[in-house]
Parts: sequence; C-alpha cells; structure tokens
Amino acid sequence: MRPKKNNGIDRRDFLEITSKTAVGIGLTSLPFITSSCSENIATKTTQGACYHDCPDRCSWKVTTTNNKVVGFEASQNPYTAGKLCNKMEAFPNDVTYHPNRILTPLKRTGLKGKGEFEKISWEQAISEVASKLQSIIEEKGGESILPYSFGGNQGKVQGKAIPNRFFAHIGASQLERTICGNAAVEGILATNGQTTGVLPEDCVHSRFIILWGTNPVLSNQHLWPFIQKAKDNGATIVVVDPFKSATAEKADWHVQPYPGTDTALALGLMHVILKENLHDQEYVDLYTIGIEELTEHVQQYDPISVSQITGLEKETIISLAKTYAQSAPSLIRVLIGMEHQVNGASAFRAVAMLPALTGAWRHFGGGLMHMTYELFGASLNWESINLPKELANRETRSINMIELGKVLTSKDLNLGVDALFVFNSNPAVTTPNQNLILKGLEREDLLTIVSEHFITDTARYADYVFPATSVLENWDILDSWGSAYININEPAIEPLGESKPNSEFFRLLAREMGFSESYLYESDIDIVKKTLHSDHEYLKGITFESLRKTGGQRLNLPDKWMPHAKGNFKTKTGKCHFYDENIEPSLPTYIPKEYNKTDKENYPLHLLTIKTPKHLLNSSHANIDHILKKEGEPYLEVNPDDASYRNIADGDELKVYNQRGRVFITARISNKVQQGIVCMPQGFWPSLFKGGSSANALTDHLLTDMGRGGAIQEVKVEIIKA
Ligand SMILES: Nc1nc2c(c(=O)[nH]1)N[C@H]1C(S)=C(S)[C@@H](COP(=O)(O)OP(=O)(O)OC[C@H]3O[C@@H](n4cnc5c(=O)[nH]c(N)nc54)[C@H](O)[C@@H]3O)O[C@H]1N2
Ligand SMILES: Nc1nc2c(c(=O)[nH]1)N[C@H]1C(S)=C(S)[C@@H](COP(=O)(O)OP(=O)(O)OC[C@H]3O[C@@H](n4cnc5c(=O)[nH]c(N)nc54)[C@H](O)[C@@H]3O)O[C@H]1N2
Ligand code: SF4
Ligand SMILES: [Mo]
Repeated sequence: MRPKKNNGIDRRDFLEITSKTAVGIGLTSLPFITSSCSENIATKTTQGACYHDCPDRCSWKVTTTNNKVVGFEASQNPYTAGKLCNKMEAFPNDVTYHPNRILTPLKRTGLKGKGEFEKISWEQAISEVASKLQSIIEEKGGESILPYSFGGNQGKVQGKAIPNRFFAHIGASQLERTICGNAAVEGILATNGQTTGVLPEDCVHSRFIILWGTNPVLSNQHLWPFIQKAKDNGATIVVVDPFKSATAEKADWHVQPYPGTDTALALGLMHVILKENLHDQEYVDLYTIGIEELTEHVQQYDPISVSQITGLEKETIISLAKTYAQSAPSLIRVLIGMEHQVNGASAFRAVAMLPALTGAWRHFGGGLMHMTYELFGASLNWESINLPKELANRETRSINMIELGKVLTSKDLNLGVDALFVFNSNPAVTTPNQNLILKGLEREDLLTIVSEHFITDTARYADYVFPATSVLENWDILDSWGSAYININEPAIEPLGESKPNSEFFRLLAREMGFSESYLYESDIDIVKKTLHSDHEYLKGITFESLRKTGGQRLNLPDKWMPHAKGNFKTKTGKCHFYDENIEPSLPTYIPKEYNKTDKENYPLHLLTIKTPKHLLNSSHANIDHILKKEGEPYLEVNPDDASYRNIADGDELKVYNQRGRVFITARISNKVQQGIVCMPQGFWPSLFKGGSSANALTDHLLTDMGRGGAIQEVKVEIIKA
C-alpha cells in the first residue's frame, strides 16, 4: 500500500504555522585562528544565534578581524544570560575552523560506507546531480526522490524555506518529520488545544515543580537557573524519570517509574486527587469538559493497580498526588523525554490534564510548561517561510522519517526511493534501526546526496557530498521552541573554502535543472526581512535593524503570561478536554506493547538510549577528538541485581543485543536504573564506537500512539559479557 498522501504540510510545519521551544557561560580566551595580518585591520561584530535543536536558542555575538573570528560569546539576551553552554563554547574551532571540515564538493570513489571520495568542482557536482535527478524524475517520477532533514540547523532559511520550495517544486516525496516533539505536541493539543503554557522565566514563582521526563541540567541548561531560583525561594523539585538523570540527582524527590508507564501514573494521580476531593471544582465546572467520564475512567487506576504498572510504591503515588494538588503555584515541566514510548502521546495528554483538574492554571507560575513555538507561529510572517501558494496544496506521498530503514530496504515498489537527499541530519546515528538504515544506504541503485560539515556516518555512504556553511557564514532567522526570544543570524565571515549555505545549494540545483520560478531564487536576506514584516503586537519594537543591534529580543508579551487562568483553551470547545469523543480512545488509556513469550524470554531487559552525553548535541560534535575525550568512555548502566544474576562485574565488557543488532559497551553497575532496565547514551557514531554499532542499532522503527512519532525507547535487549 502506498503511504497516505497528505495536504503538503508536515507536522512540524503545522506546528509552526499554528501558533512550535537561558541564564548562561562567559567565554574568554578562545584559541580561534586569528589574523596574522596587522595592516588593514577591519574589526566588526555581528549578531547570531545557536542553530541547534535545543530549547534554549542562545544569542551570541561574533567579533571578526579581517574575516577571521577572534571573539565568540553570549550576547545581551537575558535568557542566554551571558553564557553559552559547554557544548558550544568552542564552536568556531570545533566546527567552522575544524581541519576535518568538508570545504569542497566530493564524489564517491570507493564502496558505499567506506567514506572514500575525490574532490570535484561545484560545476561538475551540480551538473551531474541535476542530470541524475532529471533522469530519475522522467523515469520514476519526483516521488522517488526523498528529502531527509531534521534539526541540524533550525534556521528558517537554511532548514526550511528554500529547501522545502525546491523539493515541493520537483514533486519529491514529503518527509514526516516526527522524531522529536510530534507525539508530545499531539498529546497536549488533544487536552489543551495549545502547547504554550507557563513561560520559562515564570517558574521562579512556582512552589512545587515536577520535571516530568525532562533533564534540564543537560538538555535545557538555561532553564535550570530559574528552577534553582524557585528552589531557593522554597519550591520542592520533583523529577519523574525511570533513569536517575543529572537532574534527578539534584532534585528533592526522584520518582522512578518503569519507562512508558506515565499515562497510568498521571491517571493514578487523578484518581487520588478526585477521591480525596483535592480538585478545583469551580475551575473544572467553568473551564473543562468530561469530568464525569474522567472520574469513572480513573476508577481502574487506583494506587495498587498503578503501583503494579509503574513499579512505584502505592504510598509514593498517593503522596505525589496530594502534595502536587495541595501546593500552589504548582508547575509541571514536560519537554520531549517521555514521548519516545508506544503510548508517549497519551502520557502527554494525561499529564496535561492535571493542572486543569487542580486549578493550577489560576496561579502565576502554575500550570504546564511545554514549548513556545506557537508564540512565533502567531506573530511572524510565515508567508516568507511556508510554501508559496502554487506549491502549497501538492499531493505527494509522505514517508515517515522513523521508517527510513524500512523504506530504503523495502521490496514494495510503491515505497521505492531512488534518490535520498540528506541535510541537517545524520540518520545513520540518530534514526532508529541503524543496521536497516545502513543496509539501505549500501544500495548501489540509490543515489545518495549529503550536504554536511563533516563526513558523518551518513555521509560515508553518499555518492556526492556538498560542503555546507556553518552558522557563522550564512543569514538566517531563528525562532525558538523553548523560550520567547527571536534572533537573526548575520554571517560573521565569508563562507570558508567552497562551502555554500543550504539555500544556495538548492538555488544552484534549481538553476541547473532549468527552473524559472522566482520563489526558488529568493535571497536569504530577503526571506529574513520578510519574516519580520508583521504588525502583530508580539513583534512591536522588533525589527531587522533592532535585531542586528541587540541580538535576541523577547517577544513583546504581556507582563503576566497566564494563558489558562480563565480557561481560554484552544480546543474546539474552548475548554480543557478530559474526554474527547472525536479521539480514539476518548480518554487517555495505558496500553503497553505486547511481547510474545519467546521475545520476553530472550530479551528481558528494557533499554533506554537517551541523551546523557554532556558534550554532544544529538550526534553533533561526536567526531571532535577533544570533545570525545571530555565525554569519556560510554557505559551501560546496569542494576546490581541484573548484573549479579548474569555474573557481570563493574567495568566488564558487555555485548548488548536483540533481533536488530548488538552493541559492545562497558558495564557500570549502579542504582541509576531499576531492576529490569538498562541505559546507554545516545549520540555516538557507530564508526567511532567499538564493534561499529551504537545505540540506535538496538532501537526499532515503531510509531507512537498519536503524532506518528518514534517509540525509540520501546526496546528489549539481553546482555552478556563480551
Ligand atoms: N546535552 C544535550 N542537550 C540537548 C540534546 C542533546 O543531545 N544533548 N538534545 C536536544 C534535543 S533534540 C531535545 S529534543 C531536548 C530533549 O530534552 P528532554 O526533554 O530533557 O529529553 P531527553 O534528554 O531525551 O530525555 C529526558 C529524560 O526523559 C527520560 N525518559 C525516557 N523515557 C521516559 C518515560 O517513559 N517516562 C519518563 N517520565 N521519562 C522518560 C529519560 O530517562 C531522560 O532522563 O534536549 C536538547 N538538548
Ligand atoms: N536512540 C535515540 N535516538 C534519538 C534520540 C534519542 O533520545 N535516542 N533523540 C531523537 C531526537 S529528540 C532528535 S531531535 C534527533 C536528532 O537527530 P538529527 O537531526 O539527525 O541531529 P544531529 O545528530 O545533530 O545531526 C544534525 C546534522 O546536521 C548537520 N548540520 C548542521 N548545520 C547544518 C547546515 O547548515 N547545513 C547542513 N547541510 N548540515 C548541517 C550537522 O553537522 C549534523 O551532522 O535524534 C533522535 N534520535
Ligand atoms: S546548544 Fe542550546 S544551550 Fe548550548 S548554546 Fe546552543 S542553544 Fe544554548
Ligand atoms: Mo529532539
């Protein structure tokens, strides 16, 4: 069966259209390559912003002398607060000036996967790729070309506008970009109709904060100081996480359920709150629908049943429910962590009900904190970024990014992909089912084109590699999914070598393919300026010129942002939906994945592959020697009972394996995981990992219950001494 067609708007586009998320590290003497020339010194400072898929979206300024970076530091954005994070402090040397950076187009000379290339000119590369694409389009149709991009560069120009126009114009397949955020958002939208709740800075007013499946100490570093401030003001900090994360180590209370059981836990808390009459009847009556259905539904989620599902003591469930409901302002912070489960969306849907049930939204600093992209969706001029009307309603097939391995290796002709374009992503490391993806990338009949800074494990399989500029060399505009700040990114230096921005790469290709439509050739700076052309009140005082002077600016939001103090939910009814007959199931329901008996016996341990590396951003920077050295040896966390049962000692070399692959890694015996669960870091490249496989060799391309996200953490394995 052909995958369903859609209306041309992928989920992430839709997020941004509708309305999608620092206190920081002063940088001093960085060993940037500086100009040796003392005559004609031209020094300038440009404003920019971090391009990474990170909720903090820090603002920076770059000082250059004679086209060389001599200074790189946080700018005056109060959320960045004077500090970039540890991952980015040496960015110019780690990426822009790194000796391994690709600075010319490359053409494959060796076998796929070997990473053997020769340098060729842009003219030759563009001309060969254009003619191959034209042949594929003529013989097989545009849909046999698949763009594969994700959060590598979150700039609206380099990540979206021009690349999207090019692929829509040639009638390529659409990619459902759902690996991050879709399940979470879908769950929250089902309940609240919008994801923007409490703003990050406002958590200082909270007195009880649950960090539910999120690890801000590593993943959202500029939020953490605000949480600490709340703690200093007397707030209790609770972490709900199956892993004792860096954040859980610092919390007052770590609640450690089994992975993927949050739906049951949230429903269990609601059971207790309703039973103890701790809900806010007035708020419920005025601003919610479905309390009768919810009350009946949660009967089955009594503390004993929920204790069996989650592995938590029933007293823990009762106590968490009571302290949460009796504290004000109480805040629940969710981000991404718990969405990568088969019932990930339901978990977000259920958790999002808690603040309405308790009336937490009435208090400043109370409610739910998730993403902020809707603020930009409402205020920026999206006409400049979204597809032009000529292309907007195209009906080409959609392919889910999670299923890349399956699609590339499928014998089903309808799924046929003859050309794969990878940019802003490294799927050989970041997408589930690594071995299947690598098998697909090995196909001799697949034309693989990769635009990159480095020969990543994906680029090793490319027929052509194109050198992309780094963020210091191109224009862009960056909104945020975790803060209320908007940034422009000015090029600080001329592109190094023969590197070109993603946008220019697609413009060159379009020209070579003979297209004349002007939307394919709009300049980067024009797109940036046009995006800010909006008379929306949030953009008052924010212009191209002001952003060039100040760096990141906060949207012009009301002083006290309390979106649901008086209801105002963005659901169809305007109310918070505890129950929704248009959604199946009509109430969030805990439905675990069923395993057959043999699989249960062969692979009894639940594996988490999470973003525990402090110095990596997904797979980015994981090829830089000094960073890998700082990161140190990766470990598999094993509970002492699981270890002793298998006669495994701390420091033993292990083989972690299942039906899809095996990874070799050293054992660390600890109580960071409960019995039955093991945990390994995500981000390391298979080519740089002993045995040539890393975390995603064990994960599967299962989809989530809603939002078509990746149930990446639904993995069972066994471990033995290697
Ligand atoms: N240092 C660093 N920072 C990053 C990134 C990075 O790679 N490195 N990546 C960035 C990106 S792309 C994103 S999306 C954000 C993500 O930021 P977060 O939302 O914080 O997500 P994760 O770090 O994926 O996972 C957070 C926690 O969720 C827990 N978790 C896993 N499964 C479950 C579950 O079933 N229930 C519950 N309650 N918890 C669960 C994990 O154990 C983990 O400790 O971080 C961004 N920031
Ligand atoms: N097992 C497991 N897998 C996961 C996760 C997990 O927790 N566990 N987390 C998931 C999540 S939340 C996410 S967001 C994804 C992230 O997955 P990806 O989006 O694939 O993220 P990165 O690994 O950072 O890869 C981005 C690549 O883009 C390149 N790049 C950066 N800027 C540019 C540019 O301007 N032009 C071009 N052409 N290239 C550029 C970088 O060099 C880098 O190689 O991973 C997911 N995968
Ligand atoms: S990775 Fe995140 S925290 Fe670090 S500089 Fe970039 S936006 Fe800031
Ligand atoms: Mo992500």
